[in-house]
Amino acid sequence: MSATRIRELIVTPIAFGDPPLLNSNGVHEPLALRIVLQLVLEDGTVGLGESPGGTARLERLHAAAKVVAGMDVFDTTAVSAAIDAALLPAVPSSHERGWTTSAVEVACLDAQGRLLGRPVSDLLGGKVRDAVPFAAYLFYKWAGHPALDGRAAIRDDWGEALDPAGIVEQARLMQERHGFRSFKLKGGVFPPDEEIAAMRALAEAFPGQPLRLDPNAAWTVETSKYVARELDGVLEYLEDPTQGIGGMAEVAEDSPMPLATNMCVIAWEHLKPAVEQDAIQVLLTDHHYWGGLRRTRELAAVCKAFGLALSMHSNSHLGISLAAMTHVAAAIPNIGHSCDTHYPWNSADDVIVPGVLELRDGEVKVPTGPGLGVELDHDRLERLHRRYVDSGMRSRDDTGYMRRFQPEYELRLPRW
Ligand code: GKR
Ligand code: MG
Repeated sequence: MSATRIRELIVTPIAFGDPPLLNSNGVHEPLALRIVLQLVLEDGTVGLGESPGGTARLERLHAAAKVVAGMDVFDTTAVSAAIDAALLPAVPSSHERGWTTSAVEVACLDAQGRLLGRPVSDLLGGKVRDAVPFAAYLFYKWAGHPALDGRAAIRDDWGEALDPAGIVEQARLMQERHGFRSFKLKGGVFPPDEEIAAMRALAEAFPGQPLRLDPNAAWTVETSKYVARELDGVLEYLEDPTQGIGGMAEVAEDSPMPLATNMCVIAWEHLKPAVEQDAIQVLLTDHHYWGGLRRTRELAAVCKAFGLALSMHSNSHLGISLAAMTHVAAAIPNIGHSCDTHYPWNSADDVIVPGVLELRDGEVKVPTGPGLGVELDHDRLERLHRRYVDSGMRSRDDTGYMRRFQPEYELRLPRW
């Protein structure tokens, strides 16, 4: 028996609290779904991973669990290839398969680090910074989740933000609580002029601090060009104003600021056309779907070769993901912008033992313990799993949830 052989992959779906954050698809539900992985080696070492939730991703991780048992934890290339093969042909999209291989690769790297007594950043070539800067991720939001079907209203301590003053107040709270020095607003919620006004209000309240706006493709090419002109000198970059590589390329033609994406370049095969058409100038990496932490480093090298700047995308997540994001960002020399994170919105429900990951002064110190450097809180995991089971929620549905309160609400992209 080899100590480094994978004995089993334990896959645990969980649900945790999420505030009513608005976006171009609707509004976040009271619960968000994630999946926690525990990769157990023959010698009892356990590596952790975290993936977005939902039935499809859960089924794929269960399929991965079957093929990785018996493989060597240091053989991450073979592990990813085996998972890929197991998902084909049912999952033809390399982007979709990437979510599964990534989560398992992170768990392998965590286990490797624990075996070697070295942090994951060392396994990625060593850190080039001791702390990783993150941006405050601002959202238009309701004061709380309204009462629904006998469920009481759920308030939070962020308050309502539905206009420029509300967004500036939220940014101040974010800065007060976490010391952020750059700000991103999730747009695509209100007519573009209102969002332009919010960005101008932020620029006035936080002079000289980097700002960005991301409407998740809610605008036409024409509207995107108009917003870009209006916000010349205000934004460091404009994220996904419109849909598709072709649309982004048209906007980029006369945009005064760089365009960024986590929507139209999300798989290796998208890089060539995006570069050929000069559609984007900043790529938002996300190890959760680019195939893992090592693949993200490779992606960074490709971006460098083609003169693309790098930043990092986030979805609602917990501490295992934040640790992985921090290690990989620490090991990539050419991450030139603060990374996105939803963590302040969800950290109260984290599954890891508190103390290692803190968002302070707008950054997270790179954990120095073995592996990812974080420990699982097993009681918490059990409670959040119970919540998942009891909730009956099995996929994210921002549009459906919005319709519970505004039945006439329609998902329309582009909307303006
Ligand atoms: O949490 O509503 C949200 C975001 O819109 C998220 O779903 C996006 O994936 O944060 C993301 C983004 O930058 O597009
Ligand atoms: Mg985005």
